[in-house]
Amino acid sequence: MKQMKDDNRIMQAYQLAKDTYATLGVDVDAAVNKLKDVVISLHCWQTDDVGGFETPDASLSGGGIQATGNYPGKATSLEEMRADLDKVLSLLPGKQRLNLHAIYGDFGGEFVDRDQIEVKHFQSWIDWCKERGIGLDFNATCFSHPNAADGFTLASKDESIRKFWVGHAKRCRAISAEIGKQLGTPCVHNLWIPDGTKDTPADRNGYRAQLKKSLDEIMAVEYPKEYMKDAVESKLFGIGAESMTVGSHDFYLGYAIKNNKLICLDNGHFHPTEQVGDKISSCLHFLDEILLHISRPVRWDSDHVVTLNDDVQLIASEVIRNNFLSRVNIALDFFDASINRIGAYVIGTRAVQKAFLIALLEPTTKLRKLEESGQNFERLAFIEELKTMPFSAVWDYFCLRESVPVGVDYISEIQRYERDVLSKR
Ligand code: RNT
Ligand code: ZN
Repeated sequence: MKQMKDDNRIMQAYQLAKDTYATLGVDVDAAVNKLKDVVISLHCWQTDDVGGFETPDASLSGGGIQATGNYPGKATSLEEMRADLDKVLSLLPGKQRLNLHAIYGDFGGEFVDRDQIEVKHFQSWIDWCKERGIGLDFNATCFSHPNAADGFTLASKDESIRKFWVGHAKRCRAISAEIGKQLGTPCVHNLWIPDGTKDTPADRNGYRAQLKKSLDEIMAVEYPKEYMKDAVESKLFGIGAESMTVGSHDFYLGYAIKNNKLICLDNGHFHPTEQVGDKISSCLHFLDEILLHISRPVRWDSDHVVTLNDDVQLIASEVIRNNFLSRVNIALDFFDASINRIGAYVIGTRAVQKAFLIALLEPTTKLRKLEESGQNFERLAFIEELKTMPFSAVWDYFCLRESVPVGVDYISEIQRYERDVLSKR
């Protein structure tokens, strides 16, 4: 009875919202249908704070990445991780992919070093994705390893270290191609390395030469685009690499353009006043596709859970305004170990979906016309009024139609999962 009343209320609010948006010439049904094309790749590493399954007590050693917090209930095995991801997927409307790091292989209790990984270690993940009808993306893991402890991996001047990581990345690309082949949807392989120096280096150019050499070796094998796509992820600085990051934006953008690769734009990896949303139309004039790591930097690259903020909104609006959905691969990148991790996924993914819905509900042609005729007061007024249009009624309807919890209802579902499953770990 209560459910029926709720459904009626949601439908009524949706009808009203449709009429309101229609006054601006926005087709709400079309927007809702299009929202299903926004596929978001869920990063597996929020389940366990980027630990992985290489060793039973895997933790972040060997540098490169930091997660803070010790909220109970993190996934400690493949089974727990998969159960958590299934729970997350059940609470999300629309379509997702999974984004796996190489340290999350199915190693069967054996230690398999990074330069030894094979497709067989990821076959159970491929099958898992196939059963669920979702795509799978992949990442080389060039951090949290003794060979990353000195601050350099692919840019190392120590030939044995450099070769180790080249070997790892080559295997990751081969695994990615097989993933895409088996699943029938290209696997995006992203490469990020932590390489950089804490203090002023004397040989910036030398390290960049090493990185370029490594990339050329790694990319020597060509794989069909239907199987895998390569992305390279730039960064401004990291903890312990404050003075120079080898894989800077200039470096990787140049590499991507010259070699027809994807650039990965993580919105925690730029100066705080720069906006990734502003970079999309620049990059896509020179690249076929890009990869996004949607994150929330708080004062630094802190990887907080994504929320619906101006940065994310500009990213979504730029993709939709320019019809770039087929050229922009959307992934998430955050890891907060201080709150319920299932909740972190649901808040973050839904925030991105909401941003895309708001973007889809924009009367873009109207705004462009105002701009082109110099009516800048009117443009600003419309942009301001659009912020308080009843998008939430459309969002609730979308969730209802997708048979997932509406509004705050996912909170109690996650509390139940915490009580029944997470608290028992
Ligand atoms: C690190 C990069 C990178 C990682 C993941 C785990 O600064 O953003 O993408 O967060 O690969
Ligand atoms: Zn990232």
